[in-house]
Amino acid sequence: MPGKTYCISTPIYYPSDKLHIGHSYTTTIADTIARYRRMSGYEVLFMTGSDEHGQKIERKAREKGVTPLEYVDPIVESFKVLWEKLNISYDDFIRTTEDRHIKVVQAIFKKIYEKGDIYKSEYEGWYCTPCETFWLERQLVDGKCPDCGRPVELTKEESYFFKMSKYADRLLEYIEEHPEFIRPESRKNEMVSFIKSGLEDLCISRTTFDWGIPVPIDEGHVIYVWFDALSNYLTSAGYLQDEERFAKFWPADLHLVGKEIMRFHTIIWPIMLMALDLPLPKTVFGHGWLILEGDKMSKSKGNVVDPIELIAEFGADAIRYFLLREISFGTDGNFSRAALIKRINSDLANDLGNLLHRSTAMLQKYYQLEVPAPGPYQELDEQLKKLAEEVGANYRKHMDNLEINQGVAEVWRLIGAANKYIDETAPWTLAKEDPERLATVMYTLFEVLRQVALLIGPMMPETADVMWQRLGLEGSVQDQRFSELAWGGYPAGTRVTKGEPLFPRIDEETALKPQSEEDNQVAEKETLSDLKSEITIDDFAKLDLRVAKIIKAEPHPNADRLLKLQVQVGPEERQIIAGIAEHYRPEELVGKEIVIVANLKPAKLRGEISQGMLLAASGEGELALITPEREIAPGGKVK
Ligand code: ME8
Repeated sequence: MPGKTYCISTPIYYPSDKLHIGHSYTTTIADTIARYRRMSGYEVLFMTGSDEHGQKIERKAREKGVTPLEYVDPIVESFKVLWEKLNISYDDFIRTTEDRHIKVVQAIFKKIYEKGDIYKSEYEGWYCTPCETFWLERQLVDGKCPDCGRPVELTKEESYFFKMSKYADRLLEYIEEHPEFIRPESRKNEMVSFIKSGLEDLCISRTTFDWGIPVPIDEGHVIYVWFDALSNYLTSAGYLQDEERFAKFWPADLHLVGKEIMRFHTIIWPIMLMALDLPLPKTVFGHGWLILEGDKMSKSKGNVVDPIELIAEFGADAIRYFLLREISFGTDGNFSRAALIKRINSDLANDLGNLLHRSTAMLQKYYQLEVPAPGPYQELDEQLKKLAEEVGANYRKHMDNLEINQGVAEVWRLIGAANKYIDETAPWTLAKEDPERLATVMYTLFEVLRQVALLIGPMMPETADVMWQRLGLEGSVQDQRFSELAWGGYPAGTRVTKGEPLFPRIDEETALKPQSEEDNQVAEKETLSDLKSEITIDDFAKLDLRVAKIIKAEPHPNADRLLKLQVQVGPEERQIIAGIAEHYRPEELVGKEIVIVANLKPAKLRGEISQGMLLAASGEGELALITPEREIAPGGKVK
């Protein structure tokens, strides 16, 4: 019996610019699904690549004074670097400029032409170059592209046309009969009404520029970039070149795309396949957009977040986790650093990191890091075991059904329950009172950790492997199968290794400071221009800073800007003259704890002795006294 196979694709992205976090979103989800299928025993073909032809790229190259290929080569390289950093496990990266693809596209054109579904005529209409899309006058919104709102250009040229209209009814029927074909449901309705509003034949060749695959039967025409791009899925699956691979992997199981290109994937693409007498992909899933400050993140709007910088700052797995968990799969979702840091601190550092850390620390203390064999299970152990089984089943159901963020949430339900289990079983008490029960509790915890490592394998492959190795288990999580989730798979007697926290907590204040280069430069200038000359720690040690409590405050008899304070410093009472009258009224000071330089040589200020100096912070006309964050007995040292 042939093994189970799964064929999944991302869009092939335009190398008109570097990729941003929106592209990483699609590709991370596709990678998670691909890894999940591999761990479920499928042979997977995971395809991604670059869409290199078309007017947009040609213009960009011309602006830069290079050939289109010279323009795209380094950008395509940067795609691959990004995917490596993000641990994307694609099986095929297809460039539409490769020979294998050019051959397939020309063969497809010829086949459909010979069938009579392509004819030559004249095109007159509008073209949106950023979207590489043809529009009819009536489809424009305020004279602009209905998809992206940008200006369109009037185009009039001889073109080849694809008889899409001929297939409209067949496509509607297919969509009706295959509820899994267009997902989510809401997008299906949108596509159906689009088809019902009337399908025009599609212009599939251009003559006013060169950067494309030549029409095989008519030099001087290049094939329309979307006709070329959509065919990538067939090339990558081996169509006309590798029969065995094609038979194994076609039809694709899932084309994962952003919602804005659903029309191409659920109307043009299936009609191309129908014209070729090829089976249609099982599912096209149109996910929502990553939104930044209320607007779709996109290269042309310039509001993009660079994934390479984020990975360098937080690590690939943290970014992957955030993308998978935070955004409800299918709908739009906000991207923000604050939300990312919150997820890292609460879900990764606190919940997951702590579970491993606490469990390992206890295992070291009570069992020198060797996992004991369990004794008889009691109610709490049975409950956790039952929950793990339930989570495993729900997780698989959600992942099979493309409910990705719900699948991830299930794993965190188990992590949360395991942390609670530690609190409820209190192993530190069992260590003193019931060593046999302690063994069961520790085994149960480590079995849960093993299961968690398996379950996060598709989402956070690096972290899963670190956990796997620390748990003393062999190989890589990617080589495991979910069938190993069966409870009790952790071999008692295994030695665990202690390590650094999986995800160190991120200091929100520092991490949320403005990041732009301009801000950094300003900050740098200010600091540098004000900085006094360097001192050593010995210089600092000469200062004796102490906590003092203000017991009396009154205006200075001879100076409006000064206040006369009586302060308690340990057993002593001292008088301090401070220049704070413009910022504090005497009555609001009494009872406050402050910090003073206690070994400053006494001095007379406008006739009044001052035995020390208080510390205050100032900036932008404001002044604030430095006070201990918690009450400290007066006289306490400040270091
Ligand atoms: O459309 N949020 O390429 P492209 C979520 N070459 N996903 C986003 C996103 C955002 N803000 N921005 C981009 C093309 N994406 C064609 C595809 S396929 C045969 C040809 C993702 O570089 C999302 O998957 O404009 C979207 O569909 C894709 O990038 C568009 O990439």
